[in-house]
Amino acid sequence: MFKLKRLHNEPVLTPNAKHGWEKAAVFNTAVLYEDNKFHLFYRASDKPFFLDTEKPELENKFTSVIGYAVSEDGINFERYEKPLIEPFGVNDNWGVEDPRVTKIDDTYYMVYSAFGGQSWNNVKISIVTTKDLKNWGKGRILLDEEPNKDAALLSEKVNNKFFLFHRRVPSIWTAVSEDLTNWEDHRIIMEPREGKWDSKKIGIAGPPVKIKDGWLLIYHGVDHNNVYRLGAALLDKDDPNKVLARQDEPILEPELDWEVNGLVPNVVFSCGGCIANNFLYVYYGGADTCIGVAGIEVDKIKF
Ligand code: BMA
Repeated sequence: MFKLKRLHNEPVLTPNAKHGWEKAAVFNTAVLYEDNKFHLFYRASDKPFFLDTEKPELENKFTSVIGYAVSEDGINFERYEKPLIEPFGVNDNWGVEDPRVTKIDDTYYMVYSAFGGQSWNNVKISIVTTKDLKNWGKGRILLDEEPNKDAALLSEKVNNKFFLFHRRVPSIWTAVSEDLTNWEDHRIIMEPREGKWDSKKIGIAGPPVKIKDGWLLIYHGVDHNNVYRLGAALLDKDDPNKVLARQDEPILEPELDWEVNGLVPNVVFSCGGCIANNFLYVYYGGADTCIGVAGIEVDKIKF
C-alpha cells in the first residue's frame, strides 16, 4: 500500500487574471518530463461553471482551452501567453478538456475531451499530434459514435497496435488499433467498487507509467457524494488488459482548502504523472480551480 505526499501545500499554478482564457480556472493537467524539464499541458477556463442546469445554457457558457507551462524544478512554472489548443468546430464548441499526453517513438499524442455543449453528455474523445510539443494542429475525433472521455494512449504498442484506455460510464475500457482510426477489442478492465470511495464511476488519470513490476495505472474514483479521489492499480507489463493489483485505499484525496473549496468542491483529478530522477510526480487539479503536485519515490510504490 502507498500514498502520495504533497510536494507543496500551495498550488503550483493558479488562475491568471491577466489572461482572459485562464482567468477562472487552471486545472486538470498532463505532464511530460523531457530535456530535464517538466512540461504541463493544462485545462484552463475563462469563466466559472454552471453545471447544475438540465443542459448547457448559452448565457452560462464557459470555454476550456489547453495551456502550456514549463519548469525546471517541477514547482515553479513559467506559462505561455496564449493557449496551445483552442476549440475550432462544432464538436468542441464549448471547449477542449482534460488532455493526456503520450510519447510513442518520436511523436507526441494528446488525447482530450471535446465538449460540444449540445447536452452535458456531448463529449467525445479527440486526438492531436506533434513532433515539437508546440504545433499540435487540429483535433480529430477518435471514437465517433459515442459519448466518451478519460482517454489516453499507452506509451508502447502492444502486439504492434496502439493501445487506448477510454471510459464508457462507469468503467475503464481499453481498445486497440493499427491506424488510430479503426478500433477493436473493446473491453472493460476495471469497474467501480460498491461501498468504497470509487463506487460511482472511475476513469484513468494519465497514461500508465512503466515501473519494475508492470504498468502503474493511476485513476480517479468518484463516490456517491461526488468526491473525486485518486487510486492506483498495477497492469501486466505484456498484457495491460490484465489488472494484477488494485489498492483498496486512495493514494490522494481532497484535504487542503484549495482541494476542498473551488469551482467544483472536493475534487483531486489528474491527467498525468511522470518519473524524474526515480521520483514519481503526479500533477492534479484541485476543486477544478488550481493545479497541485504530489509524488513518491518510485521504489516505495508497493501494492
Ligand atoms: C469530470 C471532468 C473533469 C472534472 C471532474 C470534476 O467529469 O469533467 O474535467 O475535473 O468532472 O468536476
